[in-house]
Amino acid sequence: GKVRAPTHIISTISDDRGEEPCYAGVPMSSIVEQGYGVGDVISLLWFKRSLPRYCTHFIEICIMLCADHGPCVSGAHNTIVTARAGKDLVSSLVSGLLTIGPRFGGAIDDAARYFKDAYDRGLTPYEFVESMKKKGIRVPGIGHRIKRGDNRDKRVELLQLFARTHFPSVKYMEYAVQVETYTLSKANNLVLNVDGAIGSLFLDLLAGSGMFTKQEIDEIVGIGYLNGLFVLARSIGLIGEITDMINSFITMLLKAELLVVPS
Ligand code: Q5B
Repeated sequence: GKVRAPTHIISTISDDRGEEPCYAGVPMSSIVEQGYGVGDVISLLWFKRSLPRYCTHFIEICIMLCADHGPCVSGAHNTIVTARAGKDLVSSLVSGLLTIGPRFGGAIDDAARYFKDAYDRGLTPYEFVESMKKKGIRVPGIGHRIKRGDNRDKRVELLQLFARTHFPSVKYMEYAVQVETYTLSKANNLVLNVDGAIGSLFLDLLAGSGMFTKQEIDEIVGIGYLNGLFVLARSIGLIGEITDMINSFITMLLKAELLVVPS
C-alpha cells in the first residue's frame, strides 16, 4: 500500500503506523474487545493513560448531563438561528460552540483554577469570595440565570451524589459547597453551577485517583483541558437541535405541499 510521507508533526496520543490505530498505545481492537467506553477514550486521548472505572464513569456522566439544556441558552440559540438561516451542519454547530466562554459553559477551567488556588492556600470561603470581589472578578462556577438556592440544578446534585459515593475524597467539592453557602447568603442566584461542580470535582478526581503527580495536576489545571468536556458534551445537543430544525422545516414544507417526496 501507500507509504505516508514523513512528517515533522508528532502526536503523542495516537499512532496509525502499525496494523491498527492506537490511542495512547492501546490498539483499537483492545478498545472494542475490552468494552471501553467514551470515558476511557477521553482518558487515553486527553490524559494519555487508562483511568479507573469510577473516573471514566464520572467523565461519561459529565458528558451526558451537559449534552443539552434547552433552546434558550446562548449556544443552542445561535445554532438554531444559523440552521434556520439554511446553513450547513458544521456552520450551525460552530456558531453555537463559539458562544461557549466565561459566562456560558466555559467556566470549568477557571472554576478549577480558582477553587484549587483558594483551597490550597487555606483561604476561608469569606476570604476567597471577598478577595475576588475586590479584584472585580465573578467567582467562576458560581451563579446561574434560572437556578436558585431553592431551585437547585439537578445536574449538580447528581454529580455530587456520584462523587460522594465513589470518589476517595471530595475535599475540593466540599470547599466549593462552602463557597456556595457563603455566596447564597449574599444573593439567591449565586448557586454552585454545573461548571463549578465539574471543575471542583475534577480537582478531586485528579488529586484522589493517585493517577497524576502534583506537577501533572498543575499542568492540567494550568493548560485548561476541562472546558473541553462542555464543548464535547454540548456538541451532541447542538447537532440534535440542528437535525430537529431540519426535520421541522421539512415537515412544514410537506404540510404546505411545497415539497413532494417521490414515490
Ligand atoms: N454575580 C452565570 O448571571 C452568570 C456572580 C456574581 C460574584 C459570581 C453569572 C456568572 C460566573 C461564570 C460561570 C457558567 C452569567 C454558568 C452555564 C451552563 C448552563 C447555562 C444555562 C448550560 C449568570 C447579577 C448580580 C450582579 C453580579 C452578581 C453574578 N454571578 N457575583 N460571583 N459568579 N457566573 N458561568 O444571572 O451587584 O447587580 O452587579 O458570570 O460560572 O453556563 O443553563 O443557562 O448547561 O447551558 O445573568 O447551565 O453568574 O446575573 O450577570 O445579571 O449578575 O450577581 O455581579 O451583581 P446572571 P447578572 P450586581 S453555567
